[in-house]
Amino acid sequence: MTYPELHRLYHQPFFQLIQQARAVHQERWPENEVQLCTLLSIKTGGCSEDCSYCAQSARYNSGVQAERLMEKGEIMERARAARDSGSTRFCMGAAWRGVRGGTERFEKVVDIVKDVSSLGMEVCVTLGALGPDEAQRLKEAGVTAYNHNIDTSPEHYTKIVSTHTFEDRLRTIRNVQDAGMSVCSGGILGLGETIEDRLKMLEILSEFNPPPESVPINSLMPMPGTPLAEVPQVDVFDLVRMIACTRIAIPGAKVRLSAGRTRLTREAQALCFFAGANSIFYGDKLLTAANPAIAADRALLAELNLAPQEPNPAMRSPEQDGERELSPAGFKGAGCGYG
Ligand code: SAM
Ligand code: DTB
Ligand code: SF4
Repeated sequence: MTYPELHRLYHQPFFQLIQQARAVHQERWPENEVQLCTLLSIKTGGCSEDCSYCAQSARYNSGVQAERLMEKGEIMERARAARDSGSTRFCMGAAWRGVRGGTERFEKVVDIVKDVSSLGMEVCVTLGALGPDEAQRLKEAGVTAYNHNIDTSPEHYTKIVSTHTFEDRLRTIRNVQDAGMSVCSGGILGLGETIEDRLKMLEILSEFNPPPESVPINSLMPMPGTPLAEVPQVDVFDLVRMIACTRIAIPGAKVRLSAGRTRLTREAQALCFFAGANSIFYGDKLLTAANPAIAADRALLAELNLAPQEPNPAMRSPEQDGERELSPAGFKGAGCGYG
């Protein structure tokens, strides 16, 4: 969807917008289903990058200690527990700028993925920048989706991160697409950006070809010691509008109500689900930040008559079979002018 289209969509009367999003959701997705995903930080802290929202950057005194890559046995235990608690996706995150084939850490991650992928869940990893060969190796090892967020508009990105560029992010996403993995890419609201920045981000995400399989909408978790520690909380109606626009602009994507749920009321979360969110991170910790307790989430889903999604390791959206053509270019046309 183009920016002018998104602008018109977003600025409609609130109820008109969420009704429209609800209609798209009902047409494309089982309306009472939510995917539960478990996150695990397999390598925490000590990151070389300066992303100003992130507690894992080595540049800020956030109190997060740098740790070593977790052992495979412990990761497998956590993955089995995630599956047993109803998660159908296991997402492993590492605080790295990127990974290179042949390094000890990359080979270890490939080995971990091989084992985790035998458990029947979707396997997602987020390891920073990837080249084409690394993407191919991860795909062969059993990764179903790669998370790499564009986070905000290209213009605002330069104010948030200086150690890599928005174009670097797009290059990795293209490598992931070319290797045949699904792309999980979204952003963070509350980085001091404007509504226009958010819609520019959504314009770019909606023009990926193929469209992203999942779009996480994070609200900033302000982390002490980071430059964005004092930024005010995102307005809940702005969050709901973004979710509704994402549902309409990328109808076949799972829209993941991601970081920030600890600061949302149950009613606000219900509105997000109504407007098209159909996935959450499940478990009392994100990577380093807090997430609602499992018992609270179970109770909320039950109150709202929402059922956890059944396992679907092939990650097909209901209408998807045979519909999406993988373009070798990765993005529509000439990379939608960004890639
Ligand atoms: N290092 C890899 C990368 O940057 O892609 C993977 C891990 S990184 C922590 C994954 C994503 O978490 C970021 O792209 C960002 O969208 C999100 N994130 C990090 N810190 C956050 C925060 N304080 N609040 C909300 N989202 C955050
Ligand atoms: C995503 O978009 N959000 C998740 C997942 N992908 C990797 C991470 C949220 C991190 C929140 C901050 C923290 O836990 O440190
Ligand atoms: Fe490192 Fe990723 Fe955090 Fe940026 S967001 S500092 S790349 S872990």
